[in-house]
Amino acid sequence: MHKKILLINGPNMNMLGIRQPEIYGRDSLAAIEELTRRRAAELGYECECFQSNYEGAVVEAIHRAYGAADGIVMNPAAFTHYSYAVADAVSAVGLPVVEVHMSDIHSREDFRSKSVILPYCIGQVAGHGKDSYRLGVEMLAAYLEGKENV
Ligand code: CA2
Repeated sequence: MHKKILLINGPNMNMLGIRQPEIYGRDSLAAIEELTRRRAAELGYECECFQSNYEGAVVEAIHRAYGAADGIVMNPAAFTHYSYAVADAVSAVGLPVVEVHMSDIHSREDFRSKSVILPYCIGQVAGHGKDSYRLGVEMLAAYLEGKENV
């Protein structure tokens, strides 16, 4: 199989660059997807990008990755904090997943610091703006390369 990762963005991430630039910056989702694709390519991975505002669509994207991708970088957005369905999907497929957030979810409202998905992920990157995605891809690639060399 060609080396492949999936980038998933959850609800409202299609609004990036349009509203709240003081929190999420001025880059559009398309620009962030392009940066992520480029870094993934440098590391030898094709990167498919997906965004949805619907919980079931995110669950199904995770299911589709099973057998088709080596791992997932995901900003589950608000689903992070309450979606046991997304958490169960990550657990079910057993793929390595890195959870990424543009903002520092640990220094904002209390409800944001809790991730119900993180227990099923290999790691979390938060608070680095668009760089969180680059760091997430690097974390995933390092994990996958480590597995190859065992
Ligand atoms: O910091 C992150 O990346 C978040 O995952 C963003 C989520 C938020 O619910 C998480 O707590 C942290 C979604 C926020 C997206 O909302 C936007 C609003 C306006 C413009 C762009 C995005």
